[in-house]
Amino acid sequence: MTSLALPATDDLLSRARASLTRIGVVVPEGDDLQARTPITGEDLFGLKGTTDADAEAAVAAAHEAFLAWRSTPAPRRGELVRRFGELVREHRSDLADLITLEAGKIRAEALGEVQEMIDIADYAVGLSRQLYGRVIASERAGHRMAETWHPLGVVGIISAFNFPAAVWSWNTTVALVCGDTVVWKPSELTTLIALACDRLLTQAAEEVGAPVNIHRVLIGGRELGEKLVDDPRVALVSATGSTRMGRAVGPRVAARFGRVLLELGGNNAAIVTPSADLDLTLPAVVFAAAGTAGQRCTALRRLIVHRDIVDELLPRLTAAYERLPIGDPFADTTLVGPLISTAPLDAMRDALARVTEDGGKVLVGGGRVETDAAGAAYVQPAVVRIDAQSPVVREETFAPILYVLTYDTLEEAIALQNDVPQGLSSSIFTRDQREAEVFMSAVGSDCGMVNVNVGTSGAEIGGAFGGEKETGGGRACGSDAWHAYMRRTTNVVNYSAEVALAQNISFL
Ligand code: UN1
Repeated sequence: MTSLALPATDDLLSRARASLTRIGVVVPEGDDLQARTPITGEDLFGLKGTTDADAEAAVAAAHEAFLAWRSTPAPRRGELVRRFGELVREHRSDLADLITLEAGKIRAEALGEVQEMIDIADYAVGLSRQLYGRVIASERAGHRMAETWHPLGVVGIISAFNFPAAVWSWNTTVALVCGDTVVWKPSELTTLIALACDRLLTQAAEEVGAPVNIHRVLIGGRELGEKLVDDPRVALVSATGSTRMGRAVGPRVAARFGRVLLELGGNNAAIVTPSADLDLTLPAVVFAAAGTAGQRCTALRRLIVHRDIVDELLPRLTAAYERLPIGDPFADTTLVGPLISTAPLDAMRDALARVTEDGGKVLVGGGRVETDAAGAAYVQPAVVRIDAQSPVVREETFAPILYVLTYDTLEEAIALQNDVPQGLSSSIFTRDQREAEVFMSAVGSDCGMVNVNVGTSGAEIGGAFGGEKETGGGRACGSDAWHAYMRRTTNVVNYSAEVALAQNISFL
């Protein structure tokens, strides 16, 4: 087998520098950490990290900026986000390049991630004129009761490598129109894209006359995230990543009565029923399971197939997997780019070894694709037939493994779908409306996102994004998720000339 042709790291470095220059990023070069590309698994250049003192100053500056920003009218705050959205549109291609370079996403998905940034910016601009509360009927005559929503404070964002720009945008654009300011601790693996996002937002702030400290970015390791977790000036910590990370962050923020918004692991399943339209189901399943090389929190990890159709579905699924073009994510024909590093490759190997020990069978894929770059990790996405009771099925392995399980009754399929610790996204493929409705009902999927004839990944920003159980319970993006970024006051006004106590109490 010939080894996969990859671009030269020097060419990738030139490409990174060109994009950064066009965006206007002055890279803080140094030797605290390395910017790296998973395309060849090699370092691009050394970066200077944020020191403890700088992190402290960043939180102080963001807090100071909050004190002014909170009284800027919300529609004017929206003007900042509108300008930011325009800049993202202008630099769409360079942002996508940086996402491909640092996260290894194929070009189409990198452009999709930038589109998600634009969509949430548009949403947040509209939201800036809609931060409304309710008026509630008072039990007392001559009284009015209402809710008002106010800015919360500094929002600390901790984000992961796999959506290095979009997840930050969900939080930041909404937080800014809500009157909050932001300090961001991106993944160490995607610092260049973070510097680019920060630059565009700072440029927008300069242009519209907003305080530039409405946004600060911290470059470096976990200790900087811990700073946000422990600092009482950080009113909300919005953290995306593993359940393990969330388990550490949640209680620490709660101990100081701070707020958290957690978007943690998923172990998403799709049920394929006998009435499913397989021509629709197959591409949806392959994108959800093998797309982004399985590195989405919404990636499809379990396919729960009715026993009557499994023999028809599996050969079609494995044939589609065999044809998946794997390789350089900049190449137009590639559908599966690299894993972020060799660590998920090892995790995938371990999981597949456990599959075999448990009597499961790898039907297709699972092997490393040979390249000349030792540090790069390209794999063939795997489809595995396994018993639903195998413990490995209940764990999230952040790599492209799709476990195929079978079922006989819908109740059994729903029980299997729910029988994992995580609860992010779920799907059913069916043309039977009863089945679809049951799946979406209170006795159906226990996930935050429940889809019919749509894969588990690729959610639109207009809905609330997030999930239950070990996924952490947080909701970001659209719908009423903005409430998490504001504090609510209940206001009661007595416009009568009488004192009236609630609950009919007489006193004096
Ligand atoms: C993530 O993987 O952390 O629904 C976010 C999706 C994307 C976002 C994924 N819109 O797949």
